[in-house]
Amino acid sequence: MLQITLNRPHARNALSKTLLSEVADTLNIASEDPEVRCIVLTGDNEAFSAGADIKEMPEEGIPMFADASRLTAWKTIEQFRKPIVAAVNGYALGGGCELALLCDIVICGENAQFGTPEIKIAAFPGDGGTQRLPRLIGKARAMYMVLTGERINAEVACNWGLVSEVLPSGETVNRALEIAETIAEYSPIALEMAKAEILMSFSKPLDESLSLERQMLLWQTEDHDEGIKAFVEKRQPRYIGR
Ligand code: CO8
Repeated sequence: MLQITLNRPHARNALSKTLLSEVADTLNIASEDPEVRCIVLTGDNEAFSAGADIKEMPEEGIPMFADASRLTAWKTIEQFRKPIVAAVNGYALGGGCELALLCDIVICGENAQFGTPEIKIAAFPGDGGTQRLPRLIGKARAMYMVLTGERINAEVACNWGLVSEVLPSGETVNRALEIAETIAEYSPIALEMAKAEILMSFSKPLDESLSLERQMLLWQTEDHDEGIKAFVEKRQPRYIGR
C-alpha cells in the first residue's frame, strides 16, 4: 500500500502542472510495483485540493489545458488499474473535485466541501467533471454544482453518493488506510478486473458491458483457484496476482 499526500499547503494543494505530474509519476511507479496493492490519496486538513492552479493560468492561458504532459497526467490517473482510496478533508474544488471523482472509494471529513467553481472564472470542469458528475449524482445535481459553482458539504456529498463515509476529519486517513489494508489482502488481478468492470458501467452500453463482464468472469486465474482451495482447506489464501 502507498499513501500519496498532496503537499502544497500554501496554495490549498492547487494542482500545479508540477504537482499533477508528480502524482502521475508516482502512480506510474506504483503500477509496476507488485508490493503496492492499493493507494491512499489525501491532502491536508484545509484542502484535499483547490483545483487547477489559477495562478499558472495568466502565464500560460488556454493552451495550458491542452498541454500534453497535463493531459497525459490526467490519463495516467484515470487509467490507473489498482484501487485508489481518497481521504478528503477541507476543499475539493474544481480539478480537486475531479481528482476525487477519479478515486475508487472516497471518504471525507466533516469539514469537507466539494464544488466545481470554474463557472466563476468563466470556465467549466473540463477534466472529466461535466461527464463524471452527472453519471455519479444525476443531471439535476450536477447542473446545480456546475452552473452555480456553489459548494456542497460532506453530508450532502454523502447523500448524493460522491462519498461513502463521513468521519471526523482527524480520522479519515486512518480509515482510508484501514480500507486499503483490507483491499491489499485480496488478489491483485481480481481487484483489477473488478475495478475495470465497475468503471465499464460508466463508459459502455449495458449489453456490451454485460458481455465483457461475462468474458472476464470466465477468465480463469491462478488466484481464483487458490482462493477456492484456501477456503476449502480453511487457510489464508496466498495470492500471486495471476
Ligand atoms: N490556484 C492557485 N492558488 C490557489 C488556489 C488555486 N486553485 N486556491 C487557493 N489558492 C491560494 C490562494 O491564492 C492563497 O494564496 P496567497 O496566500 O498567496 O494569497 C492561498 O491559496 C490560500 O487561499 P485563501 O486565502 O483564498 O484561503 P481560504 O481558506 O480563504 O479559501 C478557497 C480557500 C475557498 C479554496 C479559495 O482559495 C478559492 O476559492 N480558491 C479557488 C478555487 C477554485 O476556483 N478552483 C477551481 C480552479 S479551476 C480548475 O480547477 C479547472 C479549470 C478548468 C478549465 C479552465 C479553462 C479556462
